[in-house]
Amino acid sequence: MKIVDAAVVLTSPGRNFVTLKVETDEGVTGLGDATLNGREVAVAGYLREHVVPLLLGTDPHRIEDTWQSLYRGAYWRRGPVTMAAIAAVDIALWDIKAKVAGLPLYQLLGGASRDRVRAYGHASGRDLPELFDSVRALLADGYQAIRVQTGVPGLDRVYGVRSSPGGARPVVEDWDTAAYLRHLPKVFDAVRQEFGPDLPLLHDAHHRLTPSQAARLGKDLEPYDLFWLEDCTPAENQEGLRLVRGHTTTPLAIGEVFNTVFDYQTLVTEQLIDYVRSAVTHFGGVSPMRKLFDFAAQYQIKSAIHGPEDISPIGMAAAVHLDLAIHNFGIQEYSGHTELTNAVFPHAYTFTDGHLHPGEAPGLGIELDEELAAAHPYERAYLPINRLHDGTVHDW
Ligand code: EZ4
Ligand code: CO
Repeated sequence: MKIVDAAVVLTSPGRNFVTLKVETDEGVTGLGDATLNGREVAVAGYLREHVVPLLLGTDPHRIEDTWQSLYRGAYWRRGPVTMAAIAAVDIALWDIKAKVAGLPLYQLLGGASRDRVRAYGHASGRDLPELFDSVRALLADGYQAIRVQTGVPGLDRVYGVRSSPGGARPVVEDWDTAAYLRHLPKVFDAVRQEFGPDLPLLHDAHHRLTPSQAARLGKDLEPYDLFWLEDCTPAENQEGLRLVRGHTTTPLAIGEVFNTVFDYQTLVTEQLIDYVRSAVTHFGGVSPMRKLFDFAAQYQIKSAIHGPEDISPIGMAAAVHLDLAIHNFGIQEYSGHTELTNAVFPHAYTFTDGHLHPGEAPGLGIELDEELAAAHPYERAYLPINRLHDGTVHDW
């Protein structure tokens, strides 16, 4: 079997997605997700100019060898652009292999370790009434675990509180760490009083705190029994998590901006976190994610694959197959996609009673409607940036 073509498709059915479609001489095709929010064209260019020519004529069954040759052969290792490009190839080749086998991908990963995969959704509100409505809407959709983000008095915009997307320049948000640290425990107190002790609640600090601030927040949130506190501090300096871990028993989740296992080395081997949260799409694909989870399992660390709206349904499908197969599954982030996005990427995975299942279609169980994709062309978009009241740029 040989790869005869590989096309990169950029589409924007409401937001941008980058897709790799790999075709073989036997007519079997594979799809991979290469979406890197706000930097989509960089990955598309990397794929078109540097990766696709290397794939033509190769055997799509040699997934590990292809991965290693793209990773080591580039000489310039790691980084989100490179690893998103490699991920798209890896995901597409697993799709092909599973289709040829006539099996859903999870069967090739060892088969199901559970019947279904618990997902969490995103609730947010500028104030408590708006937040409670948002939680209730998710509960009505079936969610059984909820991430809670909140506005802070005195701040106009806060991460996780929806605002209209992008435009020609990044939206500028404002930030005040002291106000946030004072306000957040009150919000969790109110949410626990309203929704009771059983509902799993999560929170994402989105890299905005120093290690000592993160330690204090973790302690302050202990009475509210969080499922986790996510990205409490930037983790380029992994050692910073020692300070946080030493001061709080609130579970910690990190990794959505990581792209190789080396980003986790200290965090995992010193058991400084409880959940690894990379996206299949940004971590080089299914193959390295499987290795990461097996590494993490030795330290009682569980999975929590990144699954915001900016992961395409292809990346989401790959995630749900992994979730079903691995033993150390923790939880799956799932924001869902718009109807239009789901129409561009028809898929076999389902969301019922707060749980996902990858379905039984051979391969990933996903298709691409190329005509509909072409009718919604790429539009430049940026993630927001964040500034303190004196104008200083802060982590977003
Ligand atoms: O802000 O993927 O946990 N999820 C998140 C995401 C990220 C976006 C950035 O592109 O933090 O919503
Ligand atoms: Co996050």
